[in-house]
Amino acid sequence: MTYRISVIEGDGIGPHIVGLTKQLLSFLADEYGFTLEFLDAPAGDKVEKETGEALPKETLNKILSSDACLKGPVGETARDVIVFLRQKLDLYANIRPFKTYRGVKSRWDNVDFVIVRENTEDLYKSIEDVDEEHGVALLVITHKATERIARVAFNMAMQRRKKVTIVHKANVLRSYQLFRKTAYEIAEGFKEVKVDDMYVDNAAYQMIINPQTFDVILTPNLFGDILSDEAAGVAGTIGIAGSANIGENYGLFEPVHGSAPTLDPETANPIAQITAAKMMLEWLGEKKNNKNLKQASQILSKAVENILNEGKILTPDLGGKYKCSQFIDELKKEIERLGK
Ligand code: GGG
Repeated sequence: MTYRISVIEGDGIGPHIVGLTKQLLSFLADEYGFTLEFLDAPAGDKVEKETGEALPKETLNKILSSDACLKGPVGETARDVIVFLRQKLDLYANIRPFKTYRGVKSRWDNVDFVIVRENTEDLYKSIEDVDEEHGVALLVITHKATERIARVAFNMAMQRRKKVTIVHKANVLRSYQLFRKTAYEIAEGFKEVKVDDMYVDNAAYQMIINPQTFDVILTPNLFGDILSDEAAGVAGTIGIAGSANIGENYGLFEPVHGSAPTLDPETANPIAQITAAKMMLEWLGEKKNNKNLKQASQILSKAVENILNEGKILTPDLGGKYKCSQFIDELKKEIERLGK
């Protein structure tokens, strides 16, 4: 079976880590018996410079014609590319897992939680009025969007340690009172899940001093964006954090990190991009009910986990000596070893 994957290479380290991830995906496709057709979908800062548009219409059409999208990091044009795509394709659930590994230095052990970020509303709705003198942005929270993201968070908690923390700022903004109230309404349908809530400032603090207490964090868009970088730092590094943007019918997968424009791409850590690819295989496997895709995703997940727990094959950001492409070669060896 052939699946069409639109690919946004992005900016900075993007083209390099995405190119290597495509090679890795083709390798997995050969090993596990499926075919991926990659559709080049140019978008980002460089494309804007060349064409005047960060996300040209042809790119959008390619994405719309594909089964899923693998996206690299983009730079200054995040609003016109990823924030736009999340809203246009109604990719309302941003799933961002964070976890510590034995071989990756971190201030904490046994951190394992997921941020479930509402992906279409809040200040990122980008309804703004800005001139030289003032800037006004509309904070949008609706019952409908909060309900559906809360369901995602509670269903996810059922597969995990059955705890959801609703993160908001309801002591200052009534819109976030609506978010909290709606999330608690959904909690009523999930009696097995323990639920609590926190102001975002306290959640940011607890994440630093007590990160093991979190399982699933349910939060609006802006807080989810900010807490994600903090979570990555608490778990060790943003270099390994992948994420999924999921709607009813489509999924877009990307690293949590940005484009790191000053970094030599060969010294970049490709794991966040690879983790995004792993999440894509898993989602596509479920959606298309294809056991080969699911198996490839599981093997890739295990191979990355083994390498990160062992802590020997690491890129320079993690204190290792492996260049980006060498890391991918070693990862392929681990995949082959696990497949035997
Ligand atoms: N600091 C991580 C980073 O630059 N991420 C890219 C970004 O800002 N994306 C926009 C978003 O996730 O809303």
